[in-house]
Amino acid sequence: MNDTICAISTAVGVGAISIVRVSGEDAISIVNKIFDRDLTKMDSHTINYGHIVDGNEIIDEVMVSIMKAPKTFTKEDIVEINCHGGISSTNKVLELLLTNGARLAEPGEFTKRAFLNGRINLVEAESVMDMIDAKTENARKLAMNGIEGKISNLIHEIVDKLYDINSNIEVNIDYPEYEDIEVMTESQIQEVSKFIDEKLKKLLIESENGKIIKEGINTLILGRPNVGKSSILNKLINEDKAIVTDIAGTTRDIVEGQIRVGGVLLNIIDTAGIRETEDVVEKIGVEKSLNLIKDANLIILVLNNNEPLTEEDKKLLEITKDKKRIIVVNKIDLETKLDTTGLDVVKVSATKDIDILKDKISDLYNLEELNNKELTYLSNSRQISLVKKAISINNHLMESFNSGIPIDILEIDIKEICETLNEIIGESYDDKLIDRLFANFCLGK
Ligand SMILES: Nc1nc2c(ncn2[C@@H]2O[C@H](COP(=O)(O)OP(=O)(O)OP(=O)(O)O)[C@@H](O)[C@H]2O)c(=O)[nH]1
Ligand SMILES: [Mg+2]
Repeated sequence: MNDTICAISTAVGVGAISIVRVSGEDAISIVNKIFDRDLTKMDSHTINYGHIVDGNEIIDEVMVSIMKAPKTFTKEDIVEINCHGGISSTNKVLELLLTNGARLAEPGEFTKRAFLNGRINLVEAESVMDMIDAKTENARKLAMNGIEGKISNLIHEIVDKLYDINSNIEVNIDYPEYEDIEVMTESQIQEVSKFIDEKLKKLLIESENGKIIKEGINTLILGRPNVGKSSILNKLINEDKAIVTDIAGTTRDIVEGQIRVGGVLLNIIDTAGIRETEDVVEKIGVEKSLNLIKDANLIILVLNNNEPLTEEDKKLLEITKDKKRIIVVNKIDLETKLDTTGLDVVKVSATKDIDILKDKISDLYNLEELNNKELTYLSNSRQISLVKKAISINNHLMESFNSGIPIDILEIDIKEICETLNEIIGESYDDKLIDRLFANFCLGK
């Protein structure tokens, strides 16, 4: 497996420098073939000036970093060539590496090697990807906590406790006459099981917030034509992005914008006003709007203060009643003809100022608190589903314990919880899953 791989690690395009990374047993000897100084004589963890050459031709003036195994990202020899940024020079350097014995890395292969060589665990590897994807300060902090191993530490703590119990159970099986150990083991099981239940459930609840921090809140602005949806979008993002007119049916396709509220990204979608229509284009728009409801995290349902509630408004209130939503009553600068009795609403005028809507979103998600919190969340559905599985086996363990099942039988559940938790950090893994996971990384990482 350990052939030598290479890839361009910086974004492809024009920039001050580009980095071509090489990792593997032959990294130094391969680069040495195309460098005009003798790299084999250079110390580890040094950066060296020189030229990349192709025979007699000088290709680029570069700085070459040498990092010898094992203290490197992949735990293999790594050489990084800092060349002049630019598509042509960087590609030429890559091409020379390939013709001199390196293989083009697959996406995420450097990080995969870091994982397979035991430099980082799976949660840390996934956090590396999260760090690259992080669009907000909070998302960065979250990823950094993952890289630093906060979740892994919790998992190790739980697994250690479970191993302890299992070794006591083994003692009980081998030496049934030591009854005091059995009593001790029973109280240990109760205590650890409770600990697992509390910690993992907390992790799960907080992971919802983690998802918000990482991916943002997908927000859909919905309502009848002409109630002011596009005006609200424009005001929120502070830009005239969607066309606003007094003609009902102005917005036909979806219009998207992004803002940050309390450090969290809001992906906002303005939609075509919902109404029965014979216009073919508008009809498609209306269908699109309705389809978007199920994927939205938050619905902003807009009503018009200047008109009584219509059948269409009622229909929209009904369709969205189980979703997280904010009902906005717009156009409060005009005469009130809308009866909002029984509805929890935010009243605004999109032609003036709608900060109150931003405050409402912030309150709804507790964004203020989220910002000041210590973030130790699970970052993806793979991790979340394994934690759920561990919780459910733990429930089974508690039930079995309470119904007086002998402790040597409980050992089966305990072992299964350990295996499930170990899978999260990749202590046990399946090759196909690992391949799929790293394939989502970018090239050169
Ligand atoms: N007086 C007043 N007029 C508003 C307010 N908000 C929007 N309008 C006006 O209402 C009209 C419709 O606004 P839009 O934002 O285009 O409404 P929409 O809901 O996106 O409409 P469609 O795209 O047709 O579904 C425009 O003439 C806006 O200027 C408000 O708060 N007060
Ligand atoms: Mg519109």
